[in-house]
Amino acid sequence: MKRFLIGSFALALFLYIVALTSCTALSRHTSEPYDRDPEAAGQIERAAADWCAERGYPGSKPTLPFRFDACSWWIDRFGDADWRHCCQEHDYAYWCGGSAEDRERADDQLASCVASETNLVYGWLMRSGVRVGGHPAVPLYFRWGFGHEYAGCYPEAAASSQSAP
Ligand SMILES: [Ca+2]
Repeated sequence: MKRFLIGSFALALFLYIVALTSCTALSRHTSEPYDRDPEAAGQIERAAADWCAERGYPGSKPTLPFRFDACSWWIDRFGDADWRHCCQEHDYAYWCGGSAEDRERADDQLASCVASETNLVYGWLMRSGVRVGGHPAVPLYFRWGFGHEYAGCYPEAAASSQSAP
């Protein structure tokens, strides 16, 4: 009975957090120093915009501002290992959006980057997490294409459903 109550509470808390963050964008940076330094915040926002522009806006030009939370719902350093910069590059790609292939490439690069800072298993673990939690259908603020209003799918799927009779 006690285990059931604890499990129910954990599930309710998880659903509450999901409901709270679903389909919304972060209103501000939640990672230091961007959360308290407007100049640094402007720099990382410009870096994200440049990253996306250099790739020709694969998911069209983002309409929502870039907000950085480091490795979403995950730790970004442990001991001497620090893989926050991997999540920063990955966040640029996720904010920008694009095709399923673009996302797979971004997730592969995240795994490779994290593995270079930690080990192959940890890189694989993070890749597995973002493959599930970052799908564009997942209504969370860090989903694929979070620089765009929630569509629930990749841009090519949205375009083909709009052109269907
Ligand atoms: Ca993030």
